[in-house]
Amino acid sequence: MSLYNDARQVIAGGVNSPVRAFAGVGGEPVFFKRASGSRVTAEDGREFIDYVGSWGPMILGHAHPEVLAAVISTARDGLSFGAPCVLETRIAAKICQMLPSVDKVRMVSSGTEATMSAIRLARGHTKRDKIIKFEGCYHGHSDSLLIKAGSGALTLGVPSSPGVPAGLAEHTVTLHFNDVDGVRAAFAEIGDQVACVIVEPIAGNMNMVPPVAGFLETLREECTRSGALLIFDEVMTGFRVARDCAQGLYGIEPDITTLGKVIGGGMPAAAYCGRADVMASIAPDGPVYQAGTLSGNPVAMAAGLKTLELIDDDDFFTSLSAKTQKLVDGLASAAADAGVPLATACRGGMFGAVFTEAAVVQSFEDVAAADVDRFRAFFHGMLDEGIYLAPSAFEAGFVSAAHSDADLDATIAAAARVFKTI
Ligand code: KE4
Repeated sequence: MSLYNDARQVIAGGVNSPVRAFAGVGGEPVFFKRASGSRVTAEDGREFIDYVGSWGPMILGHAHPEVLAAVISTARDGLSFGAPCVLETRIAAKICQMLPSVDKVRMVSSGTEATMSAIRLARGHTKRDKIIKFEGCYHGHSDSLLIKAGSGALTLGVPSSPGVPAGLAEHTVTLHFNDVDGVRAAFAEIGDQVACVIVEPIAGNMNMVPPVAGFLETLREECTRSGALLIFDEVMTGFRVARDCAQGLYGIEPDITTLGKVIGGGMPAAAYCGRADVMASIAPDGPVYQAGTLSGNPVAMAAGLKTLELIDDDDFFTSLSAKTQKLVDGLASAAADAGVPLATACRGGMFGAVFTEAAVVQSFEDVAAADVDRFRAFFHGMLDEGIYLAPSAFEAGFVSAAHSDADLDATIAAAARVFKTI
């Protein structure tokens, strides 16, 4: 029996999150037992250079000694109190210091909780029901947001999940990412009914699709004009693409920001945060209810706070961006040499690579038209070369501070060999 078959006996689908199941690439998932720096080690001893990084949290690299030390020393004083602790105040203050748009923070335990709560907050604060999201964007698996979603939902071909009541789904309006005219038309028609727009400012769940000039600006303008709240879902881009997130990179201030991944440093922590007047609507100050047994868990706060402290530096992001740019330039050059059509993109420590003739990828339609079979062959070729990429054509990749030039050179050389075989 394989480890995967063992898992399937007792875990639904053999995994605790669908995208891990390799359904998007075929074959059985690799089971890991250890990770350090840029490397992950499988149960059978194989070692890989890792570009998933737990889907974004491991920006410093796996098992960073200072993050581990913070976790271990905090855990020695107890794992969870269910009562306030100073670490919660400290990480909230750190997020407020790093993000000018944020006055108040509420910690939760997952990105799904963060976006679900942000939507409820927007609806409660504006007393409106409709929300606008974009096809191919993924904001976790809460009912209102599993409509034409990206990531695992897209990978499995179920972007709009069964189990979401039509009476709820009808309040979710889905537009096309980067479609400025479509946004303007929607607001002209229903602007006074819209509680919020939620958007990944850089889409990272339909591979990686950066915003076109004017797209985020139009969302900001239309939300301000109509009284809708602008939610930047920065669970993936937050403290990943820049020291002050995508909102700093593009100079747009959202009303609410959702965060996750990096702010937990690998532990279960996420947050929704934003303007003081909006956050005042959340219980116990306001009437909009949200709660969580392990929200602000001290051990998770210790991991996240230490991570933020270590990356809160312009040189950190200058170096990380250079590593990612080197990787992406190397992949693009190797693909061109092999005559393989590949569109690449990167911002900070996040990158995308789409097998398509299109020079740039600007929409969900561009991604949907890509050559998924060629991606599958590339994924497995790179896996055989000791390179672990996201097991889906609809995911972004992540570089950490621990990825060395030797790692990047080895990855590019491996890709050059694999491109010649697919
Ligand atoms: P979680 O509930 O998985 O912590 O966060 C949901 C979420 C919200 N918003 C954005 C922009 C996200 O990317 C995510 C989760 N990202 C996926 C990877 N694309 C998590 C991996 C998985 O589903 O296993």
